[in-house]
Amino acid sequence: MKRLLITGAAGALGRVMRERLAPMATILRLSDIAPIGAARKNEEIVQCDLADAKAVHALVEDCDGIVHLGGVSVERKFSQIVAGNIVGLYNLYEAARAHRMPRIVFASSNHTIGFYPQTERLSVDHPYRPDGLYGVSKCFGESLAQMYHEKFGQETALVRIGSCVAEPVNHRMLSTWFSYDDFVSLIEAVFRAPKLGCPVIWGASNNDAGWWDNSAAGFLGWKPKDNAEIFRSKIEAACERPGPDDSAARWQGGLFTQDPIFPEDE
Ligand code: NAI
Ligand code: 15L
Repeated sequence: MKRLLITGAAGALGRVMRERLAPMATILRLSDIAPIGAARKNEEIVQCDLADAKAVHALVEDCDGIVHLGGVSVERKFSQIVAGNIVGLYNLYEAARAHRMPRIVFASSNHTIGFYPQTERLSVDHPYRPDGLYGVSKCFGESLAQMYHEKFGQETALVRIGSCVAEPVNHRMLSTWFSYDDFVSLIEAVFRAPKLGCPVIWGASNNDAGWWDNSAAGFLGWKPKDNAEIFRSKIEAACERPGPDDSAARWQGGLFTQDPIFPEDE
């Protein structure tokens, strides 16, 4: 494609995708509220707040695809979550609607279903069980995208990412790990698909200990290749296995289930 927008480009995944998605487009437009650094060849940098509707409209103009990683990525005060993940998402979808509805990859999260026990295997049809305000904001994002699909035909891949990090570092991540390679190949498959719709896709590698059934995403022809199992002995040597009543071992959302509601005045 000609121009691919990556939001959240200054963040952990944004920095990885800046490198890894460059071959997918003639121009990468990189955006974040935080500084991103200087533009390299074939890049455009736009620093803006997703909560600024006018700026987001200008950001989306002339883009042929969007990988939306921007926003609050952990439990925070409600007002911060509202700005980045609620107002920001509405602004993004309104801007997309005004500018030819480029296909969107939305970085949703396993925290939409974090209060399911780790003993349960989930399909994409299981109801939400968010584990905090952050998880609730991702449920909002998925619902917003589904409404824009039904009403206007906007296509979005709702990627419920598990733990997208270089390698799994604790027992829970043996189930939730999503390798960078597998995320990149999923994004490629999403933009290659003749028809996408608005599917929920589990953003997880082919982990032996996985909890999520991705058969509904089979139409994409995408097969994750990595498996967290190869890190098991390293993790077992490095960390103590949490006890069965510990949230890290009990709930799919792990320790996020224990986060408080952060007060606005702190
Ligand atoms: P991150 O926190 O490192 O990056 C998010 C970026 O969004 C930051 O650079 C931040 O400055 C930017 N941002 C925050 N509020 C903003 C606003 N109002 N306007 C513009 N930019 C704003 O998070 P990470 O790990 O890179 O995750 C990227 C996305 O993937 C996030 O949406 C996160 O919720 C989602 N995700 C990530 C997972 C992971 O394992 N890394 C797991 C599940 C979901
Ligand atoms: C998320 O949604 C977070 O953005 C990320 O920082 C990780 O903590 C991940 O989930 C996880 O559950 O491991």
